[in-house]
Amino acid sequence: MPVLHQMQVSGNCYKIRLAAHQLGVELTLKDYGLMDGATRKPDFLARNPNGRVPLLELEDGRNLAESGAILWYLAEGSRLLPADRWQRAEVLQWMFFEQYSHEPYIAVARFWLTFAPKEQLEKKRHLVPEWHAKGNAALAVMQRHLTDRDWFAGGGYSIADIALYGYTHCAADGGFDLSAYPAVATWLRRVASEPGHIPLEATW
Ligand SMILES: N[C@@H](CCC(=O)N[C@@H](CS)C(=O)NCC(=O)O)C(=O)O
Repeated sequence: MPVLHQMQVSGNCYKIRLAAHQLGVELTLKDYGLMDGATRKPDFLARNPNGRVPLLELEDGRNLAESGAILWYLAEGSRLLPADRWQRAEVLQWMFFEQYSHEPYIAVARFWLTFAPKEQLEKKRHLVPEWHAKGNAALAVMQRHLTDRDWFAGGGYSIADIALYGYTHCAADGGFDLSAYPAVATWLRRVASEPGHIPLEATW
């Protein structure tokens, strides 16, 4: 069975658990501490030189890092990834948006404001307004897109929705107020109603 090297509270790792659960893919979970630097030790760096989870270890020993790449690998040939060329490109459009314009602000604000030790947060406090401004800009883009659509990519619920759900559904942990984005809030409920949905807290 593939092993997901992960941190339970990480939205990036939750994306993988959620997609795997909805696809009926069984995974063994191997947990790492959020603050103990275990992913920066030589044995982990041999699997992922970037020293981060999620990391999917296949039964044949190959290792795949980056949540988007793992989602793509798991979803290939399934209902979570369209076959149509244009729709696949739309899926990638929103997955790249998530990694460049959304996660670096919304996930980072959540990490520092909710999980990091308070004395370390104080060293980052001056960055909070920028995280909030750029995170809110990403939420406004999502709001505009969802005003007349149910899903991010054409064709229906896909890994683009899972990628964006990972940190949007818990954005309040980073000090974001989703009541300003009603179409995003409706989409969050729509995603949570999909068959096989599991919450971030679920181990499986
Ligand atoms: N772009 C990566 C980001 C991965 C990432 O930032 N992982 C964090 C947990 S969410 C991590 O491993 N942090 C530990 C560290 O950086 O040492 C992805 O989408 O998978």
